[in-house]
Amino acid sequence: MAGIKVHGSVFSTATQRVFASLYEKELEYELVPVDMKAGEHKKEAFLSLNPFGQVPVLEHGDQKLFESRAITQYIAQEFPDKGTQLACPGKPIAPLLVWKEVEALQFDPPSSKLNWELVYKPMFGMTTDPAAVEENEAKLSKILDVYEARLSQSKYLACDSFTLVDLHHLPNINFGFGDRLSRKLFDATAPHVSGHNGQAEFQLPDRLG
Ligand SMILES: N[C@@H](CCC(=O)N[C@@H](CS)C(=O)NCC(=O)O)C(=O)O
Repeated sequence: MAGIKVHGSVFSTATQRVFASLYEKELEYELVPVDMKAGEHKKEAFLSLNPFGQVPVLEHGDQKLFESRAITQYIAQEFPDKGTQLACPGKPIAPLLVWKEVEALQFDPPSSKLNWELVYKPMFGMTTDPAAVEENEAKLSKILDVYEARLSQSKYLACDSFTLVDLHHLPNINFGFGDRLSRKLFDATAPHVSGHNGQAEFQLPDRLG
């Protein structure tokens, strides 16, 4: 046991991003559940771990880290010899840095909004807003065109192996809008993104299996 604690919620896609990296690195960890419904993430004890009052937080030794993508990078660098590499060995780091930003700044916003409308709202007994769904599907569709072009030329986003930046997409795709959108956006228009073109490019949902 590497003495890792994850403070978070299994329903949180940002927490799931950290779970995915620990899974790929074959690391054991303790989940410290944060009761977000009860507002635990806005109380003093949690704010002392993350002053922004958001999950996840990772504790490892003296390190107390927030921001899921920074946490996954920390895990990959701290445990280079465990599990999957999650890097591009012997290759320039630049494409990995670029696609890390693309996921966070382009892919995540419409994906998170779609998850909110299509998954969380029904779960909380709230009504989905069809206009918000349409708007964010259109945004995501344009972004997937760019991914499709990239994945027609590169096996994975950063290089020819599965890295952190591919992993960062898993929760939004796997958890939420999968059923509805995977057929409509991914399978129909972006075969290299969905991995359904007979090769093994970007089979995201399988990773969280
Ligand atoms: N950029 C942050 C976002 C974290 C985040 O938005 N967490 C959500 C759950 S998925 C949260 O804690 N929401 C509660 C809030 O913002 O008050 C990360 O990647 O860790």
